[in-house]
Amino acid sequence: MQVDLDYFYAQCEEVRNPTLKDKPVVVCIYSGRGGDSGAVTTANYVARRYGVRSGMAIVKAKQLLRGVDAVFLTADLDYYDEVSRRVMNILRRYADAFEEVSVDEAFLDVTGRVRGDYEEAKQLALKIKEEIKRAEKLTCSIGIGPNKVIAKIASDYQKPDGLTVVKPEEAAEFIAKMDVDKLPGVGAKTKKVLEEIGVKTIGDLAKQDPQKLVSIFGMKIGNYLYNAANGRDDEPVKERAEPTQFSRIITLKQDAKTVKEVEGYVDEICRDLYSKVSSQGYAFKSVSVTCVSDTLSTYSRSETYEHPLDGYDNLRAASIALLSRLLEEERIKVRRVGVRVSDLIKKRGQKTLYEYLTSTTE
Ligand code: DCP
Ligand code: CA
Ligand code: CA
Repeated sequence: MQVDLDYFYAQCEEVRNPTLKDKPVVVCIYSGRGGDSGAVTTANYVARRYGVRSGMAIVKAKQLLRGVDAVFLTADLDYYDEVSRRVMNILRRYADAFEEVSVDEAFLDVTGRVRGDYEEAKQLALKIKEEIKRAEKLTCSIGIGPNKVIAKIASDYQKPDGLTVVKPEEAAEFIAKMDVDKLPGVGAKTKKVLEEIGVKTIGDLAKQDPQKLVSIFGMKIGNYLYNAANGRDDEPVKERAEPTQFSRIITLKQDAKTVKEVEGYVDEICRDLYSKVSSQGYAFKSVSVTCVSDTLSTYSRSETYEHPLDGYDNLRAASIALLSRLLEEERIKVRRVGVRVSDLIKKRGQKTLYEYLTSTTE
């Protein structure tokens, strides 16, 4: 089952101020550079009827809503996090295994408790929707399917306040007519490559020769695409008790295009991240750098190392190298920059470098 809260930030705002409900509500992150510089995080469904979308410049949203009694609010991320935490605590109780995916989205493995029965799963979903409504006054959309890919697509299928149940035998047909970028993980780039080989819909993708997909995208992604397009996916719902990553992102004082301009921010992030990671006793094998452009598109580059990295200097060097690569390959104006370390390795006590490396390379 996947649960995704509807127009999340904007719905949170409606909850604490119900008089907003019938008006277009646009939740913004202002860049801090004065005026209406900044972007829309999300908007309620009333505002969406006017064409307002996540990632749009605030100026553009104001144009679309000119002459309309609309409300523009500054995002209050701490408040949304708080609401999210409470909702996640409700959801967790309904799952055999629980995976929080983002602030407003989670997977619940409910196979055991409904004994594989889709009707029972549907009843459970209705109960979950009711409880979230009662406790937090929020609506959500739920998708139920035989695996995570189908559940995710199903939760997106009817929104807001939706509930879509897809049985295993219906899965392939359910997704066949959809555009290929409805598959989780297929972004603009993959979509373009697929278009070049004549694939527009998920059904087109399902009929490709899997060998051909592997030769284009590599083993891991090629196989994923082929199986997912056929409604198959065996990724488990993963509990995340231990932290799996540490990250931090900051907004630049001014949009930037070169490594030189962004470097200082990366230093600051690395210093902060490294102190967190090392104080909790972790080293890490993967580093990733993310840039959010002036249009709120997100770009990332990451690297996984054979041996765990440790030390501020190493983290900084790895981050700068990734940033350079990203800015060379994408001609973007950077608004926000972030670094993430993952594939964490718990350092037990003080070990020699040799012990350390041999204990962590499987
Ligand atoms: N968000 C953001 N910037 C984006 C996209 C989303 O800050 N470019 C934030 C605001 C959203 C929240 O993440 O409320 C969840 O994103 P979703 O994609 O789930 O979108 P919504 O919950 O807003 O709408 P929907 O009803 O379509 O799920
Ligand atoms: Ca949502
Ligand atoms: Ca979401």
